[in-house]
Amino acid sequence: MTGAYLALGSNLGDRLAHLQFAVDALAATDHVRVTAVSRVYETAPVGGPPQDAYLNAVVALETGLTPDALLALALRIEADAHRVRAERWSPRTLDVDILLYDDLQSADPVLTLPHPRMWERGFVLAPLRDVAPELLEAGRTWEGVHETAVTLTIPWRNDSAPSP
Ligand code: A4P
Ligand code: MG
Repeated sequence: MTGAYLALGSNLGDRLAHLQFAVDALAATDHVRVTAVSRVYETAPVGGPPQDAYLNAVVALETGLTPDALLALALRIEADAHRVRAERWSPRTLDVDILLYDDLQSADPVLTLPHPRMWERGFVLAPLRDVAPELLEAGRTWEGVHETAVTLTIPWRNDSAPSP
């Protein structure tokens, strides 16, 4: 099993429901164990056309999937949340990005690791610090990034249940 961190973002429709949908879909996938979810942050949009505020969160997981299979899963979850790809950085129901996959480095544009823009983005770093504080300085703050009171839940999954 390999440790990985995924960033979730939504700024269209029921934003919290979209983030929870992603957590549920990840947790329901074989060879994926969701180990932690961050708090949920409301964040000012960065880049792209004028658009509404996002909810962002980060998920930590352990996985037996290869990086390519994890990317395919992320794209499938986005599609299942009715993500429509318009211009770059445009509003979306759900964005699921792979931030880190163990310490793998890849310059492949299909899957760039670590995520190339993660270290400059408060909407990624604030939630990442919740689940992996060792990766970030304590006490750092970012403009346009606000903690919310809403939370995501990790669904309970009984892997050891006998099959019917
Ligand atoms: N791709 C390459 N590397 C990765 C990776 N590590 N994880 C490829 C996921 N995908 C990766 O992605 C385009 C292609 O990137 C994928 O098909 C995959 O093969 P996309 O999701 O269609 O495009 P995008 O998300 O619009 O573009 P991009 O460049 O990934 O956007 P960013 O940099 O993720 O930014 N502001 C706030 N407040 N909150 C946000 O969540 N998100 C964005 C998107 C902009 N502004 C935001 C937020
Ligand atoms: Mg993306």
